[in-house]
Amino acid sequence: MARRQPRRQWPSPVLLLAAVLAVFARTAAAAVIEHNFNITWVWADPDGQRARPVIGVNGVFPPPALAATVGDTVVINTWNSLGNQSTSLHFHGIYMNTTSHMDGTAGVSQCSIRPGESFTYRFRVDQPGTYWYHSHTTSQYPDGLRGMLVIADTDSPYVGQYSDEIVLSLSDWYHDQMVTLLDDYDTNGGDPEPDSIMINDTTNVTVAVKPGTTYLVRVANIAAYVGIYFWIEGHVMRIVEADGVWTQPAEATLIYLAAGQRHSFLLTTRPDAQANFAMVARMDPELQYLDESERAVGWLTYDDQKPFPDAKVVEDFSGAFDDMALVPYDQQPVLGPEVGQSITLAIGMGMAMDGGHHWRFNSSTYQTPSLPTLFSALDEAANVTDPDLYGKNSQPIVLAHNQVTELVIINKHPMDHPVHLHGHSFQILQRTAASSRQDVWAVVDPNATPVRRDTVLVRSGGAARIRFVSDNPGVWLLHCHMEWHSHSGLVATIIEAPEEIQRQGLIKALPVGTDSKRVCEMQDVRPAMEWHEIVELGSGVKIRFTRKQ
Ligand SMILES: *[C@@H]1O[C@H](CO)[C@@H](O)[C@H](O)[C@H]1NC(C)=O
Ligand SMILES: *[C@@H]1O[C@H](CO)[C@@H](O)[C@H](O)[C@H]1NC(C)=O
Ligand SMILES: *[C@@H]1O[C@H](CO)[C@@H](O)[C@H](O)[C@H]1NC(C)=O
Ligand SMILES: *[C@@H]1O[C@H](CO)[C@@H](O)[C@H](O)[C@H]1NC(C)=O
Ligand SMILES: *[C@@H]1O[C@H](CO)[C@@H](O)[C@H](O)[C@H]1NC(C)=O
Ligand SMILES: *[C@@H]1O[C@H](CO)[C@@H](O)[C@H](O)[C@H]1NC(C)=O
Ligand SMILES: *[C@@H]1O[C@H](CO)[C@@H](O)[C@H](O)[C@H]1NC(C)=O
Ligand SMILES: [Cu+2]
Repeated sequence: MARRQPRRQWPSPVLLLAAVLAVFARTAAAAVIEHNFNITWVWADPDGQRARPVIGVNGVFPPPALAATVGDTVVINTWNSLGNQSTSLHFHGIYMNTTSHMDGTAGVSQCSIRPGESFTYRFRVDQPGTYWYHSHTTSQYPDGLRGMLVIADTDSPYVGQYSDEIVLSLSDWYHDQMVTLLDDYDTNGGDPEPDSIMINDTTNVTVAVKPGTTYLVRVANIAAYVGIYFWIEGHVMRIVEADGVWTQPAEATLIYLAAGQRHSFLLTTRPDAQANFAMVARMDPELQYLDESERAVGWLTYDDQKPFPDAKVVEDFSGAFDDMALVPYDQQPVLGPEVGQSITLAIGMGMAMDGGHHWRFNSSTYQTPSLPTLFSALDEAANVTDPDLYGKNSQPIVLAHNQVTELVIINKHPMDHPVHLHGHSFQILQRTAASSRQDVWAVVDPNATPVRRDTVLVRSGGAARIRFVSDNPGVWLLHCHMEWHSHSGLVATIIEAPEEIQRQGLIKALPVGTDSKRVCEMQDVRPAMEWHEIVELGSGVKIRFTRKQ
């Protein structure tokens, strides 16, 4: 006992120096990844069937893939040159810890960026893995404004086990623009059917590989709507990541990604270059759409002089890998056992008097507030823990800070819904199996090491039980990632630790608050509030709001 004390008071100079050097090394290695995004309409014909105006970046479709390394700061200087639509950029799966105002959700974390306006996104990425970014203004991203975001991990458990990476997006594609499709949807109600499925924004991608080589393949479903089965003929996938969380390796020959989900897997190629192999992205047959648009075929190309065989037709998807079987690499145990706060939400749908469909969690159909919810949470004069402050139409759910939070999502509707939470990944403790229609379970196994991800497929007639710690103060959407459903109201707002958001006064380290202010002022969004800036030397601009008298 006595010997330890001096050590506590006077840490060894060697240890101190080592600590300082370690911090310095981390800081020195972290880079600023800066891009200029000039968002415009461009013409493109990705599926080779019909050219149409799509949304591109810097005159090009598809928008660029972004790459960064854990610890980097990403800066996207965004100009809206669309002329006729507002926009914003959301970085799907990024926690935005202390930068909730960079989450890119129009009406939630910022006002949308009007035509002719600009906005700089600036945030740190402290999480490895496969992500994507997309517009989060109205239901705009299926018109093209979506791309990959890959965050490299120098501490990856799989470093040294593969020689190269392959990045592939999976998506659906519509020949009509979203404004047209949404108009039709609002009038007729049925989910519009995609015209094509694409791998990497085309219907005939070829991926050159070397024999006897192991690759890390990253796949993301960046679709507007459909769940997608993916497989590579003659090859086994060893899954190692779910939505940015490294997992222990799990072998699969057929995987499923709901809209918004990602996986990476190790792929060891065949020992020789005798043939090329088809890879297939197949629309979830549950959606029962027409055959010709149901799949995209690409090829693992060992030898481009050899034939590109057509893919075999697969009808049975019962052997698809179940993501509930994945074990996170860190084997994080079940959060709890005590739950600090628990929320139950039921997915429902009603037909309005106008004949249109209105999706809802419980009884409330989400409508985007004119003042972003985050800014309401910054109102110094109001009781920010009171859900009434945020308006019933935003389906506000206020969470206390640093609690084990359980969310049960019940799906009585006869269709699977991919539910995505911003600002977190969560443990999926229980989820009703595909074929079963029950929504009650056994007791949670306290020794389980549940899969963690940020988008969960809640099965039809079933439910999912998820948990996370409310350790990320901010305003985060919880929503169905099928655009038709989120457009028509299947959205809730999680207001996490609002008093802590106030204490942070938006992030101190990032002097960018002025953009948040400017894009709102452009559209005269400042209803009950006065903008009120506090400038602090050395820590940039903080924004506070005071209520108008
Ligand atoms: C964006 O692109 C448009 C069309 O090419 C061009 O007119 C405009 O000047 C560009 N804006 C910026 C900020 O580069
Ligand atoms: C794919 O290849 C076929 C055959 O070469 C071609 O007709 C089609 O236009 C291509 N699709 C795209 C999107 O390039
Ligand atoms: C916006 O402009 C694009 C490109 O000119 C056009 O194709 C599209 O129909 C317009 N959309 C709206 C809603 O006006
Ligand atoms: C697929 O698209 C990504 C960008 O999203 C790109 O980095 C990658 O090289 C493409 N892969 C192939 C095989 O074309
Ligand atoms: C949603 O409805 C369920 C009953 O169906 C209820 O238990 C739950 O508390 C409601 N959730 C909220 C956030 O009001
Ligand atoms: C704020 O609102 C919450 C929820 O309505 C309530 O429990 C709390 O007492 C209120 N606090 C103050 C200071 O009014
Ligand atoms: C956010 O940052 C806090 C403080 O560093 C940390 O405790 C928490 O785990 C972080 N949350 C997320 C979701 O990254
Ligand atoms: Cu849905």
